[in-house]
Amino acid sequence: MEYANLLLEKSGPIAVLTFNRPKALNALNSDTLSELSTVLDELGRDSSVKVVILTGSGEKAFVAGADISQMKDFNPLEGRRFGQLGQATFRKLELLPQPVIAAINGFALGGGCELAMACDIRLASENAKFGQPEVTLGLTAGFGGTQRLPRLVGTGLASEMLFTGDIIDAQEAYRIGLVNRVYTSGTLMEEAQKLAKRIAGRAPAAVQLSKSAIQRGTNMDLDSAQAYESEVFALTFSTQDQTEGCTAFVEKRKAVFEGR
Ligand code: DAK
Repeated sequence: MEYANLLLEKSGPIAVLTFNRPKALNALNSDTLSELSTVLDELGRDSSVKVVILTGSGEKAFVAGADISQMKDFNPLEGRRFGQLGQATFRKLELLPQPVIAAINGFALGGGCELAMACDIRLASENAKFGQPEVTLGLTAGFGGTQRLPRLVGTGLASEMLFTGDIIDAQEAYRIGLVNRVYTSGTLMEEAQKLAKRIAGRAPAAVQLSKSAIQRGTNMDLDSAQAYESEVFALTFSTQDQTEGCTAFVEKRKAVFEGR
């Protein structure tokens, strides 16, 4: 399927989804969010895709936020609808069966930072910039930023970012744990692909169940989360890949996973 604001390229087990409104620094308008929701349904159904990489088109931005030119004239009901569309779509992304790597190649502001935080792993280029500048526009963060940022970096640092709207660079984002790694601009995508390939080479069910345990479990109390982890663990014993993985170890050979 063709999308107006997104590019989807599948190559073997890896899908690269590029936000493609470079003239507006890939800002998220409601059409882009709706397309994202549709493409996530498509990816979730596609068992050939094992890992998804998200990135932004152009040299400057991952995603520079929600589209301010669209938001400026919203009435409260339109604002609520837009916020709910963004929240529901980012939650769908977070719960996509396959792991998602954000390759953050420039500005990740407001909704763009929130988008990156809904991904499982964040890799940044050294020119990437992060922030939740909503308060400078008279807004609050509306796509989960007040919830995901404190969970990732702690309440104190998240409060500072959300109250000041200050922008931080990639090294600071790395220091506070907002991104896993920082690469030069020229190597970011190559490194994201390498990581995606490594993950795609593991037993798919085990990877997807690990993601589910992380995403669902971190929002539960510890006892419920551990109970969920046990069920997820038990489920791996229904897969041929579990038999292959453990047998290969005992036989001192490399496991060959078939995704069954
Ligand atoms: N929206 C729309 N257009 C944008 C944009 C954005 N977020 N960011 C950049 N652009 C556009 C610019 O208007 C410009 O368009 P033209 O003038 O060329 O037509 C083009 O992209 C290039 O931008 P600049 O010329 O400004 O480029 P610079 O390199 O000089 O500056 C910048 C780059 C990223 C520092 C600057 O563009 C900037 O400050 N952009 C805005 C960043 C921002 O504030 N982002 C957060 C947006 S607020 C909620 C739901 C959602 C939200 C909140 C609440 N509820 C329902 C409760 C979400 C809020 C946000 O994400």
